[in-house]
Amino acid sequence: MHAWPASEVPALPGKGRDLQIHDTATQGKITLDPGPVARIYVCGITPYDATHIGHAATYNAFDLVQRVWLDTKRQVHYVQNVTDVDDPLLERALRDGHDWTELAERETALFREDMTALRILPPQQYIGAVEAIPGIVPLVERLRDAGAAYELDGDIYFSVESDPHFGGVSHLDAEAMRLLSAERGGDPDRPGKKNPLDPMLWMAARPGEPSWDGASLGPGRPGWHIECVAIALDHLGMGFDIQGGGSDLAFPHHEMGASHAQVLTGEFPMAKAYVHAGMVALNGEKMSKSKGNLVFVSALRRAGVDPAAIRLALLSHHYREDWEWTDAVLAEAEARLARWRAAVSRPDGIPADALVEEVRAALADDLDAPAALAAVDRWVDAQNAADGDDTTAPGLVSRTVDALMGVAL
Ligand code: 5CA
Ligand code: ZN
Repeated sequence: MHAWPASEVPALPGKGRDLQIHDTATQGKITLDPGPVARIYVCGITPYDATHIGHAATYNAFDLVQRVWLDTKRQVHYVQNVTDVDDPLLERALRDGHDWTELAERETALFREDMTALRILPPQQYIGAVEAIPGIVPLVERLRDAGAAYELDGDIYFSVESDPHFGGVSHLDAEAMRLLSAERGGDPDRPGKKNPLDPMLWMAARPGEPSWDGASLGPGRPGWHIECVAIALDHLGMGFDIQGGGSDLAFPHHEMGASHAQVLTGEFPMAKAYVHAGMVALNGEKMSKSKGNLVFVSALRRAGVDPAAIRLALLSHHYREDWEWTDAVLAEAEARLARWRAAVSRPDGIPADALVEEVRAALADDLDAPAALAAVDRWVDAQNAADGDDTTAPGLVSRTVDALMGVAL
């Protein structure tokens, strides 16, 4: 699948700092030392509805990761998936009388447009679950043949007990896992499972639903977690730097994915850091397609909102925070964008070399975007208060804000 065009990332003087990031698995901040090519996998959308502000906030967070790494003069190998066949997608297509493949294509195309408008850098590989199926089948066969998976009425389940590290990503107790599993695509109450938490690896074909050749598994379609694992292992291999997504993916998705990968390869861990963005809410509840309390990026764009203001609104909250989208958040971002643009449109200004280092330090410290915005605000205030004569300063500020935060002034 093709991704979307990359906006240019200006090179900054000097060199950025190594990223320290909060890792859900070790429950603390760690300094990543990725080597010359940093490797990151971020879970992509399930394309049955348009990109909302919650999605955009999560992809903004991982875009900052990419920008911090690029500033350290590393290359970044970024892989993202599209969950282009799944129960909610099929249900929505059926409800609306649409073809599910067309629905997925249309919403994925809109997602690409939104990401481009927000200047979120694309992954190098953008892979649909459907195109990954030929690589998924042998992985499920291997798990079954190794005794880590079992059959139940034609469906194949992964046995969570086959991974001694199971539970080590999300650190939840059994009851919390059971509840979240039921809420997020699992079937803990299905009779006959060895452990209620065991997730499906391969679902035997159901009447009226799409299915694919599963070789010795029989016709069917893959489970959710193995899709991301197959794509990540195929393109990044084990021990990659960051597995990313929203905090709603820590359990079961990233927990199960890590277990699949660890049992398949015998290596540990799948990722050096599991990084989770907070949930954006609207009217007091998590913004979600299933609840329908959504603010779409495309609707804001159609209403004439500058994508740079949307981006600044996302950046005004720390990525780990759960926060609420309101009109005031957007209005504040629009005002900030206007102030910043006015300040850099002057032919000269006060020196900005210290600002570059402040923004670098803020973002390298667990992606502290609010601190980075505050640093730019201080430069803008000083610029407005003084008669600086540094003719390179406004351009350097523009390039810094663009290179490190994707905001075009
Ligand atoms: N396709 C799967 C991942 S393999 C999926 O979760 N798709 S999604 O469309 O539901 O979400 C896409 C990304 O946005 C995920 O990383 C998810 O954690 C994140 N996300 C979803 N809702 C919100 C929200 N309200 N706030 C912040 N991030 C969110
Ligand atoms: Zn995923």
